[in-house]
Amino acid sequence: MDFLRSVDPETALIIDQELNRLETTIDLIASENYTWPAVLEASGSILTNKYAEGYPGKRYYGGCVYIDEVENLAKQRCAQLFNAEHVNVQPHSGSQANMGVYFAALKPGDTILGMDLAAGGHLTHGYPVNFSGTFYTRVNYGVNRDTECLDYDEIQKLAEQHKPKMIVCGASAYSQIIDFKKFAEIAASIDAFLLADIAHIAGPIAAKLHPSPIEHADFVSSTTHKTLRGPRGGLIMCKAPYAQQIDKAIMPGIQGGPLMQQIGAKAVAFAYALKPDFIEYQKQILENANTMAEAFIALGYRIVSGSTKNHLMVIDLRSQNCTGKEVEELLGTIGISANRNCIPFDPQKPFVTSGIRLGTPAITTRGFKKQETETVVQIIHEAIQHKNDPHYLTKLGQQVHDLCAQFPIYPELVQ
Ligand code: DSN
Repeated sequence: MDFLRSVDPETALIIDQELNRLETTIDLIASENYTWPAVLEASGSILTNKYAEGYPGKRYYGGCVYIDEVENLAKQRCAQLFNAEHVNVQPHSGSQANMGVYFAALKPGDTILGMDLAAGGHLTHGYPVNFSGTFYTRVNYGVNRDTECLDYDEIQKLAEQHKPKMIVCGASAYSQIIDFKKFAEIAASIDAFLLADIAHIAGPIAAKLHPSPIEHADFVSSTTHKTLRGPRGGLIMCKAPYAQQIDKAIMPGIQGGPLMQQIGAKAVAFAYALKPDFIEYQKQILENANTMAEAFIALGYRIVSGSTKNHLMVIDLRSQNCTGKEVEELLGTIGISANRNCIPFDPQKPFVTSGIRLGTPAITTRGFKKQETETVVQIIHEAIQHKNDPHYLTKLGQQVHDLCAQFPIYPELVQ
């Protein structure tokens, strides 16, 4: 940051302020994390300078010898991590990864059967105003009203009724195990492709703490920055026969020059994820999530679907007479980041919601374990109980600040 501070103090100050925000607040946004300093270094490296349209050994620009090496390294490490037959590490994001898969396998107008955003799915799984719901005919599945879990019989019925060309499984706000084998059987029964979007659960899958879709799905997409703790970005894995189709769909299909600094950073993150420590880290994420859910249940809260088996949960706030929007804003005032989230069959509008989604990847990265996780739940509960008492909220804000001070994230970056 020394160059930046002297050349552009204005931008440097904003980055310093953001670093200070990270250090002094608790991040419970389930899709966020703090990546390793070595990943930051690769992401901010001279790899950003290079145009490298194409793929290793087949580029449309000269001077790609080291670029080829770094992309191959990222691909090899990712393939080893997930046991994948083919990997494309060029998608700029999870949305681009999904767009690439659709572009490779579908024609405009084809039908996608994906999880409803309101039930825990994602914009790119067929939301009406997203490209996925605009270029393709969308049919959504949700969760069972009683169990709030995926209802595979219902998904089978929808598949038979609508004959989608592709079934999309994976979620952004679902706390139970996803049965990829079952999804593959449903897809096979109607001769549809299966895309597993593992953006949220890539970390537990890599650590073998959640079943993998690799042997079951035709295509697997992911981001690299959530539980996987890498740089911001996406990737696609597929069976070997689809390799060319996928590569062509990403470039020249939907993207131009790859972000080589991000690909370099992905290589670094995959190297971390291949170390035994990473398994311990993922176990701790899941343990913290379970601790959090049990602590909320003990305080009388309802967790959507009753429990968590992964890194996140959605809390139904109706018992507290609060909406998701209110609690998101309330937590913001005491230094806790979280996001409002629909509960299944939510009576509130999506901008308001009855739920809040909480995740443990970021707090686990900064070193929180059982005791700190229980303290966080107690702070959230007290904030809700004392939402109209500014003095009490100030006291809780101080408690958040003090807890964060004990668990620095980037001591090497703080001036
Ligand atoms: N926006 C991400 C999330 O918060 O889950 C998904 O892309």
